[in-house]
Amino acid sequence: MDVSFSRRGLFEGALAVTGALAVTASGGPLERARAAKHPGWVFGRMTGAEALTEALLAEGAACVYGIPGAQENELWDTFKDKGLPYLLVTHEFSAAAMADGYARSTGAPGVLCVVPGPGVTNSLTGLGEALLDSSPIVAIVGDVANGEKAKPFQVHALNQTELLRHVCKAVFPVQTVAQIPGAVRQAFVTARSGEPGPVAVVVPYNLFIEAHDFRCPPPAVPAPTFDEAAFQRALPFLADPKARIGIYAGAGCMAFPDELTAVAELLQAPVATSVSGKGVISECHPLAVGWGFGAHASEVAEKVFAGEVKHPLKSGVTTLLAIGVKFSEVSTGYYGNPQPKHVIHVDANACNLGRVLRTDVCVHADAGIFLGRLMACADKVRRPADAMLVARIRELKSDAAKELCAVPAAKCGVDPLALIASLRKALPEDAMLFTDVTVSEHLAAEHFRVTKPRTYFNPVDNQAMGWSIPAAIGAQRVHHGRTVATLTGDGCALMSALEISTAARESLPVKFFILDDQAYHYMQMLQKPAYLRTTATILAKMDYRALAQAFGVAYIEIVAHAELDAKVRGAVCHDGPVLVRVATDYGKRSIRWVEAVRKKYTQELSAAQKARFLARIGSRAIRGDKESD
Ligand SMILES: Cc1ncc(C[n+]2csc(CCOP(=O)(O)OP(=O)(O)O)c2C)c(N)n1
Ligand SMILES: [Mg+2]
Repeated sequence: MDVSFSRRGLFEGALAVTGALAVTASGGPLERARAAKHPGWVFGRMTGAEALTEALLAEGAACVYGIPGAQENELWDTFKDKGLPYLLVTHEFSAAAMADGYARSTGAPGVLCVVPGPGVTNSLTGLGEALLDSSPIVAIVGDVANGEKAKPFQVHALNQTELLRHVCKAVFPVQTVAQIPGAVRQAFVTARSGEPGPVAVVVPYNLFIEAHDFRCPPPAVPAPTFDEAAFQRALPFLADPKARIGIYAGAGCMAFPDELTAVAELLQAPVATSVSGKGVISECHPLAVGWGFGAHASEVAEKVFAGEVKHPLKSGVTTLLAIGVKFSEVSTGYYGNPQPKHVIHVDANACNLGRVLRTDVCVHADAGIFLGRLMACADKVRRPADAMLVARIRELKSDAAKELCAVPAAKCGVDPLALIASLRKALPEDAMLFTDVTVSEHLAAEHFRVTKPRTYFNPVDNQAMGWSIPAAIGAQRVHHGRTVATLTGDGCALMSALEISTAARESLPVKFFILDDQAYHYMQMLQKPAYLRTTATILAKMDYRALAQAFGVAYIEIVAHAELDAKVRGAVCHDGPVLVRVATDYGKRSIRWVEAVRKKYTQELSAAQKARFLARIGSRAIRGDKESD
């Protein structure tokens, strides 16, 4: 993580809070009258808990995820009093993942509220996921008492602010009751602006019951970033008629699917996406080529971007236009996206620009503004329809679709790709699928076709196992009537499955698909070729039916291909929460991401390192010493 990123956020946030306070301190009858006319203000005499709740309501928070504690009971009671919806969770990791699921599915910051000490430390993994995946979250932390109320050795007296600083874009430690609403509102602005991310507000609990005359206006929203000079430098690359342009789009484009599609059509450019960017263009669009553009991801994208000597199209992409995207390790298959001749990189966070690929022009800009400006220059960059390109993409997509149908013989269960194909058939196009850190996440990113923004979600860059179950519940809580499903491994499920009790308690009809192979297959795929054996990868044989019964959710078991489609459909159509155990046989199913990463990683080993690996494998092969786990 780039530390300068969070420090800058912290600094800007602190300034903005001070600004809000300046207004708070100078209120008079005139301002009171003005505030009455502006319902967006937090205004009047009330307690810190009330002001905090008013600030959350003013920012449009639709749900607070979390667990109350002695420090926050006053606050939770006020949530109820003021009609702010909340959801009690079983663990604060879930609270952060749920706020993340809310954020990714709505585009607005998700809110969690946790106790200091263990509540904070439990939430760190989920906040870290949101930070690395650019997801806006506001974490409200009730801290131990401060000022006159501070005593030595208070319960939960960890340094919350320091802990949070490492997984947040900014942290606002509040010192006085007057600062509360300004800090909360600024947290929303900071979480949303530039590259989104999590922001924490830390409030000593004694301030919740202090009363104050609040006069807190809506915060100023910074103008979106746009580097016009860099845009002008980028234009000639895009206007060059000899250039073959390819677009690589990420989550930064999620709010602008129509603009991105229009720009792709204008430039006649194939569009590949990062994993988090799936959905920024319909993958059914004639120019969409799927995830990535290297050997690790969509084969369609790889061929179209690299060019094919044997095809009349021949030339691949010469000029890459990367928009609202980082070239992060997982999404690029260990930095396996090839280097095009020219690269233009556009992103709202200057710290992300030009860090991985050699880049001709870095444009510090919000994706939406950049796309709009490009459309305004349409006459300079427009290209004639490229029928040959479109035909080739169609052909390659049809080849890929055939692979989806070619199910290898599974000995004792279901092939994971067959499950992914079946899910695609059964889930409505606007359903939301939350995938987890199973090795199947790479199969899903490659093959699960997405046609709408904010319908496909993965914990990409922190790879926090167990994320999908709570994230899906968090999204379902605010998307009534939408189908929400998880695709999770059994190892991931073991980390957060108790959260299914929350879905049961609240009748949130999430469909929990669990790939049960009683193993960390992901680790086995990485370990076996390198060590000729596996270590610490075998999981418990679980009675999932009994687990579902204990939660009080419906149960479906899929153990053979013959029943796959019907049972997946049955689960999707069930009107309540349902746990679906899919007995999974990975067999010899190869995964492009794993193969490509292994190859790239091996290539980068030194000669001595390679020799040591090979010698160890050789001696184990000769000894027949292959004991696993
Ligand atoms: C919290 C956490 N711990 C450990 C890991 C390392 N890890 C990544 S995938 C994985 C195994 C996943 O197993 P499972 O959920 O059963 O999926 P499978 O590959 O078997 O389908 C592990 C241990 C991680 N990413 N996150
Ligand atoms: Mg497994």
